[in-house]
Amino acid sequence: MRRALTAVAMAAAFAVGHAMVTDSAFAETKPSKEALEKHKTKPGERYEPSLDVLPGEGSERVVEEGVPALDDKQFARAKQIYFERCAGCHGVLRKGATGKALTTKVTRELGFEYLRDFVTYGSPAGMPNWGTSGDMTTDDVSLMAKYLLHEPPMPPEFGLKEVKATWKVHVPVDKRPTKPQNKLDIDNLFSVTLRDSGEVAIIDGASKKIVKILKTGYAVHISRLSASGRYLFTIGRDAKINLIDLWMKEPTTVAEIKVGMEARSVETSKMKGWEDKYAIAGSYWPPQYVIMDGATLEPIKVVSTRGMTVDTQEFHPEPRVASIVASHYNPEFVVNVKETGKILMVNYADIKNLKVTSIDAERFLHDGGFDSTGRYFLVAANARDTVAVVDTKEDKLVKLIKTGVKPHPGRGANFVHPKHGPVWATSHLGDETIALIGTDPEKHPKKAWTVVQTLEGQGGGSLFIKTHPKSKNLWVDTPLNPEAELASSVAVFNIDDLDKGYEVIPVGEMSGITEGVRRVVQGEYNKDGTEIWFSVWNAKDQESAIVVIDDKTRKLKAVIKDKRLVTPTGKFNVYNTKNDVY
Ligand code: DHE
Repeated sequence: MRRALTAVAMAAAFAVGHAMVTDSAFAETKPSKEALEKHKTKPGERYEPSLDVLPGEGSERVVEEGVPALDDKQFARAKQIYFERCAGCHGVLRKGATGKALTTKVTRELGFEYLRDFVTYGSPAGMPNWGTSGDMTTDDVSLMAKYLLHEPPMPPEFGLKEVKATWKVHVPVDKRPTKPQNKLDIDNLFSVTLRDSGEVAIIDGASKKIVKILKTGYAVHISRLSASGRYLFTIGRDAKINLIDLWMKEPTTVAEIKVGMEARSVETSKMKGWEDKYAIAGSYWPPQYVIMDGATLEPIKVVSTRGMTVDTQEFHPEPRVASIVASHYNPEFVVNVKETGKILMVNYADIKNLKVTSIDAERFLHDGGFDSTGRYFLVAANARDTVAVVDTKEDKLVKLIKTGVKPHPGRGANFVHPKHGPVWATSHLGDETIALIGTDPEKHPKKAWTVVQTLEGQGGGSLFIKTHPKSKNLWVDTPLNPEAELASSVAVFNIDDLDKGYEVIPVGEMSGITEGVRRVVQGEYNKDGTEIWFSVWNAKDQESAIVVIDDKTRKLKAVIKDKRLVTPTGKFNVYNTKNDVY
């Protein structure tokens, strides 16, 4: 027993500093229940990038003597597991990100047995307990321990030549209509990600009917609208962008391109005078962003994000591009670089002589949104429990604010607090709190950029929070909470009486679906702010649905079910998305 506990304790030490040496006589007996409990993965720790497209992209393997031999099949399997489950934290090149570096210098010093037990038990510092949770078999754990003793394979780069080779214009601009050719209420369409089928569903907001299902990249992450609302952009995890023209007889992909191998963000120019002119997409691999023509997707410029971190000012070889938004105050894109912690204000007025203002914020930037005026952008540095605020008019960092454990706002929620004036809210992956941050430096200077109130929600594992300027409701989901009941319901607060606490709305149950975990994810309002739509997200081979709730009564209004609605997750209402209403 003593040795087993040592194994767990060593794993913890490894997670905080790699200070230990290898114990060759490692755990033959099982650690105590209590120790195992401490090592169990928390909801936030499962929510890390999974680079599941990369294993298929021919990366170079270095074969060396003196490390445990792996045949091609074993190596390919280990590589796949590594990119899907480990690279999100430890980096594609194993130089470390939120997790520790796993270069061969480190792993060979620790040795096979140490690595095997670390992967098995995880650590209280955040490493998942892959073995004891049953997520990996004993054979796979051993395979991974061996794989880590090999040099990491290097995935290829993807420069302008490669990007351009994937570019296709299906309908040239001069063959496109000059006014809408359909009777759709375009402003109230919803673009819905069908995650596991590689499609989006375009759904009419009033009739709730599917207008069209379009083939897209793999597991579209987000949809964004051009400033005019005519063009819908989707980005797959495989970095494929579809440019969908909503003015055609029926929504149609008019151009497509692949900007890298793994990506999560796309945006279009919104500054007055530059509407619909440019598009931008950021990738996780290679670490770069690409500026394109807004009507054709022709790639214009590829810019690397590799560089120094804001804190220790060390070189980071693979800083991923997380969220991107378009400034309303300058002809700029706001590009959030995860591992370096820099917010790049990329000015598109003169792309040949590109001006980039680099704002030092905080490492591990992820998702965020504007305040109600559209001037300030608030973005979560989730692994640092911080929200960074930038002023997009002055291009300056305003403040770094500690909120709770792993803030995850989506785009956040703006409303007027009865006591503190305008606030922006975020929920958290790592705890049950909801932080309300004052956003009005003019009329409420003492409250601005501080947490003015912390609410208690249902639990951790929250991803998205939502309200609407016409609503009195603040909705908070908890899809990653380990308790099925919490994962399949949402909490709703009355904005005028926040101290009263929340009401639980059992959205999963309301869907009528009886199988699966029924994760309820990402509320999205219709154009008028009278209904909120939630996805009931089940596994690919199970039934899923979209549940529409009447915002005033909080009662069920409709359930959208269709065989074609495979794993619906994100939903993007045209009007609200193009106007940054949230
Ligand atoms: Fe997301 C937004 C990254 C997992 C659904 N997600 C974002 C953004 C980033 C991101 C960078 C912000 C884009 C922007 O604003 O420009 N997401 C990641 C990951 O790295 C992560 C943790 C793991 C991964 O490998 O992708 C991840 N995300 C998920 C999911 O598992 C979700 C719940 C389901 C899915 O479809 O994959 C999911 N992410 C979403 C949604 C948004 C999003 C719905 C947009 C929310 C909004 O309202 O703006």
